[in-house]
Amino acid sequence: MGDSAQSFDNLLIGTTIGDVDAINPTPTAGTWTNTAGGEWGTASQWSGSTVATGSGTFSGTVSGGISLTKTGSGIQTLSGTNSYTGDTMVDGGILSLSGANLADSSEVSVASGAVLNLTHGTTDIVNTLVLDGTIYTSGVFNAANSGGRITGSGSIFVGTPPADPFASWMSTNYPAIVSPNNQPGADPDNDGIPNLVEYLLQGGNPSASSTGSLPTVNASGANFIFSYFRRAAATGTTQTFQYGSNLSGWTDVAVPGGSGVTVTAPEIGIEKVEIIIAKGANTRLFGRLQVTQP
Ligand SMILES: [Ca+2]
Ligand SMILES: [Ca+2]
Repeated sequence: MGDSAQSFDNLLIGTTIGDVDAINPTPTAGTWTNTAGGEWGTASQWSGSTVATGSGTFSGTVSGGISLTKTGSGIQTLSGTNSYTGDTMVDGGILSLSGANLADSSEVSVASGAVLNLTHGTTDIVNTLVLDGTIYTSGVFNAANSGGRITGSGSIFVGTPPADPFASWMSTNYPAIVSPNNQPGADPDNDGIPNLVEYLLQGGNPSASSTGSLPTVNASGANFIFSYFRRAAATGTTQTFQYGSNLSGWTDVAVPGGSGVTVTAPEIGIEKVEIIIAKGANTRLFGRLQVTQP
């Protein structure tokens, strides 16, 4: 094990049983390569990982045409931008993913007692989700509706999203709004909220005033705390929160990932975004949400 010539088709983390499939023991030298030519990283990237319990942090990239199975009672964090195209099985302990990189065509299963912890604060698309043995082929799942199998700030979208999820949402829910009023930047209800923002925000409706869904600010403490609720199913957007002490200069904060940004999953299919900005010398601050399509 652990030599650079070894080939694999399934990465097993946290097992003491495995043969050619297992990180058993933790690689000590060279680069581990899977059968698809992708890499599992180097010994240093698995540093701190413990085989028997499947715990530690892997900072490299798991790639190639392989599946990944997490066993053992520990917490295994994968902090890199993984690109493996196979399935993901969490059979024991906690598998914590820092990025939304599960393959769209893959199956993800989380066994009874095991946990998939998503810390990326966004929505990851997969083909099939199995929780406690129950198979789901559609829906959005997060900490609020997974019976404890999913924790953290991220969500899983199960199924095949349309090529343009915004356009599909518009045409399905608001067929009476036609071009050019159905475009992302249009505002047919004149509530000051472009359609693409209406699509993202929980409660957004491009045919009726939706100002109650806009970000709010709490300035009662030492910080300005901006918050808004968004639909986890509203995939395919890039969000930037902008703030400034006047209406001419703006500081950009990426959502998720930016400084002071937290995302939680308080309700089924809904994510709460908070942006915390220290008051400093400011007695007031303007904030606005920018939403674009990548
Ligand atoms: Ca509008
Ligand atoms: Ca509206």
